[in-house]
Amino acid sequence: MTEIGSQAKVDSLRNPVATGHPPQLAVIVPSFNERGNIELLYEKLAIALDETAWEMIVVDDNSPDGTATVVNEMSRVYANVRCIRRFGRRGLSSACVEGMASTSAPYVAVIDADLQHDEAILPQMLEKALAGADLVVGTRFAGEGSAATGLSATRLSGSRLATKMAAMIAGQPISDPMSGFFLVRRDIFENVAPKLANDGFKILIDLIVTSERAGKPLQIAEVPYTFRPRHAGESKMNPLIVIQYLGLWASKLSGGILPPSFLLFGLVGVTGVVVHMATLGAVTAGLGGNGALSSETIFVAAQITATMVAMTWNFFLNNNLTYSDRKLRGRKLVIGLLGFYAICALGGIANISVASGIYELRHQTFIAGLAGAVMSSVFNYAVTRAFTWK
Ligand SMILES: Nc1nc2c(ncn2[C@@H]2O[C@H](COP(=O)(O)OP(=O)(O)O)[C@@H](O)[C@H]2O)c(=O)[nH]1
Ligand SMILES: [Mg+2]
Repeated sequence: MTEIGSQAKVDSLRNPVATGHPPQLAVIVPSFNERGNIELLYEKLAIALDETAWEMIVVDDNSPDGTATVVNEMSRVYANVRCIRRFGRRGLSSACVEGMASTSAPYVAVIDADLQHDEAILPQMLEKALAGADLVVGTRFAGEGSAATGLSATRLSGSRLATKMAAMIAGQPISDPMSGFFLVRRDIFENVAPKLANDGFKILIDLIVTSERAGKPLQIAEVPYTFRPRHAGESKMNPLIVIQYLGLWASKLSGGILPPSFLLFGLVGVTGVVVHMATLGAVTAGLGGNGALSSETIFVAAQITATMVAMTWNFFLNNNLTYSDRKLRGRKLVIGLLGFYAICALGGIANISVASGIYELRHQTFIAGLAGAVMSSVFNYAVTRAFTWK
């Protein structure tokens, strides 16, 4: 392990008897490919939390770099470390939820593995919670806090925009609602845990808004810190995570009526329409040279092909993006695809019956067509959510 000064404090934790008392604070560390950071993080936490009975719970999504193996080796040495290893699953929010749900400690904190968060403020955060705050947020955007060193210019402006959007749904002033660094009373978390969205990156804002909606607004305190550059490894932020955040935001803005994954499902549907039209055009052009076929036959053949291609496209895109946290594989993938075709067929019937019903009443092609399309999207979303990606 790296030599970083207070080795004696780290060493004292080698004795399980010394740490035999139940933890007051559980530090949850979601990790994906953080092999180069996790030991140093532990050592820094051990120094910061010298006076506290604490434990570190790493929730690792079976990282290919072997993070879990490193953590398990650490558990053989330090009594207050353990690893929850998840297979076939990915996702920061659900990793945090599962980590927080796995401890008996009355207080839980979430911190990134990459050393971007300043662990030295944890005792201050715990103090504020002990003094009555339900939730204490490490903030980059208030007091002495800063993010300039830890974020690129693009990430910083993106983060500012996301922060403003989050403030719209938070229900109370909070300077860094996008923070991934916070400490919460476990019972507060448990109150809302079943209602938290498991996809996406931003568990904190979800925790705040869900508590608010449950009629239990949280008493929030903040502790400023300086956001550091990532130590080792790479960021897992990607465009999908941005879209997932927009989905969560739209869902919260709609008062929870729109589920977070609906936005993504809808966007996939829009790309499906483009694929459908492109296939229709290509097949029509391809068969056009065949003089033996009537134009009606060509259209029907092209339309059937385009529908099958678009449905297949939608299925795979949803499986990899919208439901990346519950991706179907192997036999389940085949069964899921066949079920998806069947559900879309029913959705098509719903579409046509609603559209023609409205057309009879109003005789407005656009409105009737749109109503039919909305109807079948909602139908397809609800039914595939219940049966395909349950
Ligand atoms: N378990 C788990 N952890 C993740 C996942 N994605 C990111 N993390 C962890 O979440 C923390 C923040 O991720 P990071 O890539 O640093 O995001 P950034 O700081 O916004 O660039 C790090 O500790 C990551 O290892 C995931 O899919 N599963
Ligand atoms: Mg990071």
